[in-house]
Amino acid sequence: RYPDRLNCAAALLSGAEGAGAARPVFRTATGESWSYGELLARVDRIAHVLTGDLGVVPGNRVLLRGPTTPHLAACWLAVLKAGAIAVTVLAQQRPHELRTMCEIARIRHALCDVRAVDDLAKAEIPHLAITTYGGDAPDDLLRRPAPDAPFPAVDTAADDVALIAFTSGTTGRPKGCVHFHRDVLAIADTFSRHVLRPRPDDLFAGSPPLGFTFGLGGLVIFPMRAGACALLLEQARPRQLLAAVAEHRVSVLFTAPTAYRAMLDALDGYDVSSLRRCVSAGENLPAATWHAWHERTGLRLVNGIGATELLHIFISAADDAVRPGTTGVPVPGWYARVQDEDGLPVPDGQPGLLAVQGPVGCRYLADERQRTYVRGGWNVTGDTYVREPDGYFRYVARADDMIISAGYNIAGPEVEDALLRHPDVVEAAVVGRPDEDRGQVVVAHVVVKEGAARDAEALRAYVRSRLSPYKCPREIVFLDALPRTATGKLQRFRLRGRGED
Ligand code: 3SK
Repeated sequence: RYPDRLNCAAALLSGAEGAGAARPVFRTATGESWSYGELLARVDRIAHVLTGDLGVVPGNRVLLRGPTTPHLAACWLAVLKAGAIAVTVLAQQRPHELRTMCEIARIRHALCDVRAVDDLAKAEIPHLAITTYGGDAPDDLLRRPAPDAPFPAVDTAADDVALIAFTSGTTGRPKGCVHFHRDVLAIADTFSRHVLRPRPDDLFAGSPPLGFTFGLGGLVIFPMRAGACALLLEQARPRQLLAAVAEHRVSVLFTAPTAYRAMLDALDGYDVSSLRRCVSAGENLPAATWHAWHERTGLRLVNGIGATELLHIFISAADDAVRPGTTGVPVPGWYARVQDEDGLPVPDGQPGLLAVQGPVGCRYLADERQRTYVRGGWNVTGDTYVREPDGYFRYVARADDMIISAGYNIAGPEVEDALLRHPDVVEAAVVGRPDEDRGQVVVAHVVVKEGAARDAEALRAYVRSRLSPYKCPREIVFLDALPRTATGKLQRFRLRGRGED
């Protein structure tokens, strides 16, 4: 339990007091290093500017946009410390998406990295005052007058709103997920504390941006709650991650299954011996990827399922508790079950809808879809899962991604896992395509290694040797890359109905 009055930014910055002030909190690939004390001073100055010159008052919503930098993290903390609400968006979001989000969240203020301001300005959002930060010259934000004094944190309640995180899912109008000050600490005190178990000497790094709560948790909230340090990378493609791990001796890594697969291909020549925890989330982790990573690095990937609606990861496992091919068990503090469409629990071993309860719940901002997500007090995530008799949760598919072919239920991820075991396959996405005779047929979309043969028959034979024949793809479409959202999630809807390219 948290006290009734709680400002989560002040709590995260409490490590900046006393002897902790000199400890590093953020580093960058270009050699910048910020201590907890320096971060606190920067946050306080920004909070003074926000509440003074910019006229922000508690409860105002402030849009934050920029690459993953210590400056962006400082702006996020300052907004919260000032009692305002942070709405962090992705650098890839285009003007019309930004306009929609500003409309939904009724945003009047924006702090924007000077390098990301063009699209925001182009969006022509009515009444939006944009202040830029970053760049070489003293920036718009820090040039503004502010007292050179500590900023006393606004006395927020634990259940005052701290942030609004947007999810566009894989399609549809974005939904704003409202989260409280206590929620921010709750994700650190459940998943991070009990599963990750970080140490103050850890160095965190990863690819998810701070506009995605996977990255916000993994690169700001978790390291700060543990008094540790994060390496904030503006460029975090797989090879850049490997180079950063090797050069800076990263110990805790956050990224998605696709990136782990890509890193496996590029691993030779990089020293990754500093890694002790590698978290995989954002998408299902195929067992084939888990085993391949383990074989090459000796590390047991920490799989997890999280959601923007629930802020971070709620089912996971680490170390000896990992069971490859499953997501894990509910994180301490969380409850999960598998239920049917009517909300009744289904027996262990049978597929159904994943339903979750815990310290954080889904609260969409003025959106009818709240009724679909929250049913009978359970958050229904839209994933089909099986709970095994030993209590482990095994992912089957997104609920709307089950393929029904000639009366058989086929889970695309199972076929993908079989394809990914083939040494030439880098990525695979399996969908159902409407078919007059069978209802649907299984179609696989595959990316193969550079220079590898695009041999559909050989791949079909490979899958047939591992799975029942009815699961074997009718057709294999070779692509150069799979379509993904800005947060890296596969857009299956774009693959359905697509023939040979
Ligand atoms: O959306 C997700 O997949 C996710 C995963 C981990 C943590 C947070 C999120 C939103």
